[in-house]
Amino acid sequence: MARFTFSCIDAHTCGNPVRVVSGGGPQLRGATMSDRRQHFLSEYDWIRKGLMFEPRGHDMMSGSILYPPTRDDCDVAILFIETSGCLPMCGHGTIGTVTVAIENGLVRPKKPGELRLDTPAGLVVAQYEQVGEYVESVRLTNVPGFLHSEGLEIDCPELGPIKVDVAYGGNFYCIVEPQENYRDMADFTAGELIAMSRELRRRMNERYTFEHPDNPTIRGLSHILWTGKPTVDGADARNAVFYGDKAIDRSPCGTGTSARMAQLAGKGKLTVGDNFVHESIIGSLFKGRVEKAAAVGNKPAIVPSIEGWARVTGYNTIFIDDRDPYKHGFQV
Ligand code: PYC
Repeated sequence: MARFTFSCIDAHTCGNPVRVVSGGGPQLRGATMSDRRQHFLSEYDWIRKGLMFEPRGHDMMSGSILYPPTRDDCDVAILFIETSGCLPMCGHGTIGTVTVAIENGLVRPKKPGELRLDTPAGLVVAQYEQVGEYVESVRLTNVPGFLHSEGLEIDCPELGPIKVDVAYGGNFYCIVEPQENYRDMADFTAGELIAMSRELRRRMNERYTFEHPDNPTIRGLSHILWTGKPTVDGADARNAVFYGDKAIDRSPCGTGTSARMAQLAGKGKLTVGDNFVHESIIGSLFKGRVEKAAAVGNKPAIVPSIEGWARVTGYNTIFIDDRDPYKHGFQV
């Protein structure tokens, strides 16, 4: 019999879960975090499934494993694990991971108040505000985001023909804005958004191709971002991000907010220095900002930053036991 033990620290970022694996993660090979992500996916994906899916996790579960960095300019490397797979980048996951790592002394930053993160999508810099032993908030400066394509036509279940934009913010997002056949995310339940999203994503990936110009391992549309009018003071817009097979992000979604800012900047609706406050399906907020202009391949891009907060919910020692028929989780 083999029983694998994982030391985890559980937290949530603005409502969405983050399970940080602080012990028990596998050793990974590869010159970059992108290579190491591929190694994890090929040999150790059972760990992700066991820790993220029921009965140890749930539909929204998301987390990370910390590693020594592969680049000299970083303090630590992060592998993101989630019900949807191993994302190249995860914004709520980063805010939660930084909070957990600092509050629990898992990482010693070279510069107080800043952690430089080696992620599969590239360098992400997190600035955190600490009061005593607690991290109050984290602002992450993300990888460059860009508007990939505008006005793509697709037949959406329940809605009929719609036009969508696709933008990159660390993952590729299909962004659904108000138009003849769609008004606002408020017109749908979370269950209805999930059912439409799953099929919309399948149809989009069948019809169109999405690939990062600098990293061919980042390909395919993984997330659907439904837009809406804000309902909370101070918010500029509301959103519901679909990921995995059955999840709607409870946070305002860091890579989704980055993609949305890249989309708006690409259409001349946001510019360098502009703020963009994004509201989640439960009313929590991320404060986004367009930090600077950039380029990705031959596309104009922006460097977005996102500020949010996370709170630790507990310590969790999790076993994956060979004898357990559900050792690698299940989905219903
Ligand atoms: O915050 O980037 C994010 C994220 C991706 C999927 C769920 N949350």
